[in-house]
Amino acid sequence: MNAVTQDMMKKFSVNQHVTSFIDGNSVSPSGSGEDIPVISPITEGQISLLREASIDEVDHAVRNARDAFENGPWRHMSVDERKAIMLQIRDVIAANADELAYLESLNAGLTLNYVKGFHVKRAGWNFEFFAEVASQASGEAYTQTQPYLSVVTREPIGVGALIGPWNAPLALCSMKVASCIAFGNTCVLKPSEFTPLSLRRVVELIHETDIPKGVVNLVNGRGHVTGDALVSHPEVDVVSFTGGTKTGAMIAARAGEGLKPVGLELGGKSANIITATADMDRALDGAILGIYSNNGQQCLAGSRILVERSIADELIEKFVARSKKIKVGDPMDGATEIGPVCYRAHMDRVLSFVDIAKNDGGELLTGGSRDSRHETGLYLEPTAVMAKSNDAQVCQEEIFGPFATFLTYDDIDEALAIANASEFGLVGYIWSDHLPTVMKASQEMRAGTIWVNTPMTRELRAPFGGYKKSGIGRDSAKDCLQFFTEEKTTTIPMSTFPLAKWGASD
Ligand code: TXE
Repeated sequence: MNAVTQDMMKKFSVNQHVTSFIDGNSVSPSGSGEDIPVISPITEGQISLLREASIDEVDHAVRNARDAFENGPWRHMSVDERKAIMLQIRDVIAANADELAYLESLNAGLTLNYVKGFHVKRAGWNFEFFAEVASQASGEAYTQTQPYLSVVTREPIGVGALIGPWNAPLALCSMKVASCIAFGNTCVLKPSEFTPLSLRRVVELIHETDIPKGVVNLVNGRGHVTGDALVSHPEVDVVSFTGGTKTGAMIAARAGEGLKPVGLELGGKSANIITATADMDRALDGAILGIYSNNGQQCLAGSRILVERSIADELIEKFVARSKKIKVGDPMDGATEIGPVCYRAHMDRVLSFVDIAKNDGGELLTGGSRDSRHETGLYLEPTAVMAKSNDAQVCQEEIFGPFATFLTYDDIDEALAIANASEFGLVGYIWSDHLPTVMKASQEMRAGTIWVNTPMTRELRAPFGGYKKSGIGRDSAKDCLQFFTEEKTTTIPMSTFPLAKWGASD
């Protein structure tokens, strides 16, 4: 552990027990419930204990959220009053950016600079953005069926169950909370049991603002205990989930039992197509960022890199050389480019794909092991393999680590066929200076977002979400508004026309 980390540890304390936060109060760890160690991937040392919320505790949280929704002031406030509180949340996040970045880096292994410069900012921005969306939302009016005026208004849907993953807890879960409460809903958030620290602090900070109690509640615990109790609770109206595809399918089935709408943002195995007309240097930078950013743990990674055969040797050689020089290390060190992966079982799974690749006829190009320069911590060498074909498991399964898979192709039709031969469809990347090729790729890639000559860029106003097994639904200003509200049509006659008088004559 470097000096920066040690300084940070002295500056910011970590709660010994991470508990739930319900109705504006921290739940005491004195009750019953399982204790689960919270481990830092930097050292693999225990940094806290998570007190798992039991079914009863989840029930308590949901009932408080329900009570705050039905009887509290939140949904009745003017949009401007709610907006003012959302902006207070933005400010309190900004004021505590160092601490939040530290907790996220310590717990999730993400590099401190990246978390502070991107994830924490995004967390604050989410509250501002959705406050603005709510404040600008409008309804509809129809007058075509005379003499009626039919107006369509939107109302909050109720209590949201928000379940988040461990790869970017702050950035992703803040979006769920912000988009849920902006429209007048209340919520219960369940972060991943692997990374509870930053979000527990965010929820505490939210309660330093004027937000009414019970609007934002948090439960901590494992998926099959706390998460399942939350999704299946009868007082939950809507479920928003980001995580693995298998878990997403289970959650959708559970939510389906209660006919609850569900939004799922799941995995990907996205194609990154690099053509011979591309600016090679930019494509190389983009391919490296596309797979290794966020320690390689991101749903939108360009993890299948498809290179046109005529440039493949040169591009792959450069990619490998750069991969060998990437700085893997303590995420709190400002020079680090890739930190540790999040937890041990995940690291083992990522590494298992090296043999899987070889058994499928693939060739290991670089990496493939734990980074031996670190005595402790879950550090992996940036890894790349050349696959024999797109049928190889490393081309079909989401590995979710610093692990790139290369394939070559001869023409754009072949590249697009390979790109689409996947059960996922989250994003697609195309690097080309030839407009017809770009347009063809944009039209034919079966994915929710296409990035042209750029690595990942999220435009919050535009829909983000997946085709096929990458999910159900989209996140955006408009989509979140639709997801977290109910539509209501009210029809009013504009003149008092005569009604038939049934039963009025003798
Ligand atoms: O996540 P899980 P895992 C992918 C990635 C990764 C794989 C598995 O490929 O290797 O998923 O990761 C909660 N009811 N992504 O198993 O299980 C759980 O507690 C309710 C892609 O660690 O999906 C946590 O809060 N909740 C991804 C959340 O689901 C349940 C991000 C995510 O955990 C539950 C993460 C249940 N039955 C992993 N079971 C992305 N889209 O970015 C689990 N949970």
